[in-house]
Amino acid sequence: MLTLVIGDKNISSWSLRPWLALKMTGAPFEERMIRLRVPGSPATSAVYRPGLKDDLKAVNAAGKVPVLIDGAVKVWESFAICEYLAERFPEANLWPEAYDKRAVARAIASEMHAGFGDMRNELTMDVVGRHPGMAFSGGAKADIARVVEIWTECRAANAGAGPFLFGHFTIADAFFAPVATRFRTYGVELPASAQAYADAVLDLAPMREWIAAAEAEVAAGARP
Ligand SMILES: N[C@@H](CCC(=O)N[C@@H](CS)C(=O)NCC(=O)O)C(=O)O
Repeated sequence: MLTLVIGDKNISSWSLRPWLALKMTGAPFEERMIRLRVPGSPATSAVYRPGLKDDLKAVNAAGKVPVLIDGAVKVWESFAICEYLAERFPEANLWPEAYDKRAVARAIASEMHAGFGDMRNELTMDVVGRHPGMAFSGGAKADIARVVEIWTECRAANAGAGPFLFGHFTIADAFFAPVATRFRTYGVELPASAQAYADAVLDLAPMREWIAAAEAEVAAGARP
């Protein structure tokens, strides 16, 4: 049985990516959550809970979630976990079959993993929250425009093959799934094709499950 160690569902964008990819394989797995924040603290607060680092280091020397445990194999870093899942579950087709599309899928997932710092800082993941009308920096606006460009180009190139970036669901979609939640949280207006793509991601059964769990988590934290 695989175990995926993740952070709070409302805020842990890095956890969502491999969680969604693993869900899409259909394989059973155990989920273990390490709470990152004091329950009830605002999603936008950068303050982690006391003692967190020790708890994280107990499962991952790098001191971060997500971590995948598969028997004697331990994998950390969301991208490496997704690559491991693609190899472990080849029948799930977590990358596009065609080498040229697979190359683009890896490139955009890597771009997401390594970049978009302004968007990540200013549009903090807060699955449950709604913060429309915020003013974004030029850097964040450029990041948003680049995401829209990627989504629009991929959808145009793969129209008719399915609603995701390369038709069927791939790791590239897992990497952009937190962005779909961020755009909804912050009321970012999107062109029709990008909005249709974001809606398709948010409507995936595992995404609805993650969002419902985030709502329950926040409601529990809000209780006195
Ligand atoms: N590059 C890492 C980033 C992981 C990461 O930053 N995780 C956050 C939670 S979303 C974390 O564990 N933060 C705790 C800390 O940095 O102390 C990945 O892709 O997995």
